Amino acid sequence: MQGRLHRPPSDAPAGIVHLGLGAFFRAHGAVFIAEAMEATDGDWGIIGVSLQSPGTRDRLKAQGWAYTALELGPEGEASQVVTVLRDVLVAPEDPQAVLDAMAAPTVRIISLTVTEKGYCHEPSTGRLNADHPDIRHDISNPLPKSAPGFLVRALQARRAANLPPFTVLCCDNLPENGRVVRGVVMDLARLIDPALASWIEEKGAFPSTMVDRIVPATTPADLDRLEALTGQRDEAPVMHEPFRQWVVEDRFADGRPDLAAVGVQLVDDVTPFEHMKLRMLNGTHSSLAYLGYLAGHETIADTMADPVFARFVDRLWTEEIIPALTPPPGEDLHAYARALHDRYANPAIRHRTWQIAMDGSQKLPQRILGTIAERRAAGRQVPGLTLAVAAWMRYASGQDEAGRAIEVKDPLAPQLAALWRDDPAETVAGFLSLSQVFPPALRDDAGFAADLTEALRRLVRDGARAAADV
Ligand code: CS2
Repeated sequence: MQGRLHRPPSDAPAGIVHLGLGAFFRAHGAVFIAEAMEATDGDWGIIGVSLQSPGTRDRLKAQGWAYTALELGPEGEASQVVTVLRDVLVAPEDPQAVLDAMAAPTVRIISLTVTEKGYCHEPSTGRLNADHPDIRHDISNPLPKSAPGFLVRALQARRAANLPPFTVLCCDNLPENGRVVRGVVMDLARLIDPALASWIEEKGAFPSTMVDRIVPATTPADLDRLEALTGQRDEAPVMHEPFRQWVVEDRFADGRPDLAAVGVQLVDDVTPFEHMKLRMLNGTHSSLAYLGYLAGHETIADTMADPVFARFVDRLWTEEIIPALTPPPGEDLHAYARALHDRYANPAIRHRTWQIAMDGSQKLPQRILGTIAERRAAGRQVPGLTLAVAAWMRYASGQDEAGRAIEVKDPLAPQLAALWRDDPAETVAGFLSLSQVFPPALRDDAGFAADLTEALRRLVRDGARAAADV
């Protein structure tokens, strides 16, 4: 053994500040950017920002900010050391240091993976939730807590220093994610300083992106296996599947790394790609996560190894989701579905159903409810996706099929648990009253309420596996 992984850190200035330094960005965007810098020598290095806890910073610091990205293929593993990080800041410890980094003249891009709830918006409308406690704080305090607060205050500092705005590059699984982040930034800027809002409106750039790579949470066993493989201890590696895709609208305010050189698709309009990915991948991921969890499956691969669920997900694609989609240029949706089937079945990826089940209230609208609303408006039935919504409700109640408690992670968790009733029709009526989750088209659709009630009744009576086996 050669001890701990370490690389001498670079003190060159960074071109990118990334908010939300979780495993996903370190296994996806950071790897693309590192490769782009190698391919064409651009100097873009990244300062990572943790918006919550210091753990990742502490582990990476001891390694000179270097970490291993381990690719988990069905046939074996391949590792690479990523050295694109130049520093890591922890926002609650020193918010001013984060603002200073974002307002530095060399910084031209702020990228974000702060999860759906990090935008402090209403998932059903995409608008800023001005009553969110962090937003209320950020309106009256110059040192922010929320991601929109950091963006607005840093843009304010740049404007005061006569610097151009940075490009805001949202890398979260939201539909038209650039438009969503632009909307919350504009809403908050108007509340803080209308002249700043006009300046952002005129000069800011918020390209939308579609990001894709399956990145299960790293486990203690992964650390030991990696050490055995490489001979070095890395306390902060990331695990990922071989597949990766990044589609980006080519509208940057002030330059970008040579992403095209490393296979990033630069397009005019990302919307059809986002719809394909959010509905075909994330929509079925969530469906399998709730149903699989209730049926006692620990991971997506375990759920796919059960022929009932493998058939169920194939039917979701061909009968319910694909018919509501317009294929993006160059994509064959049936081939995309077959590839997803194989990616989910990859036994090397231990992606826990519990992990994907998190934050359902923030995820369902763009992943599942949009497809349901469109199909129903066209007079079509969507029994599989309706069952998935029922499974979410059952899961969010906080008890599994055997009556065991579920640790539900969701900003609305207490509210959701309180909606559960013995009578499925009452439970459905309670959930459908959640205007921040369900769009008006579904809240006012009596036929949907009836179908959802029937699905929930079946789920409770027969269990998730039998309910999915039609
Ligand atoms: C998953 C995503 O955790 C989840 O909700 O559906 O993280 C998914 O693995 C990625 O979007 C894949 O690109």
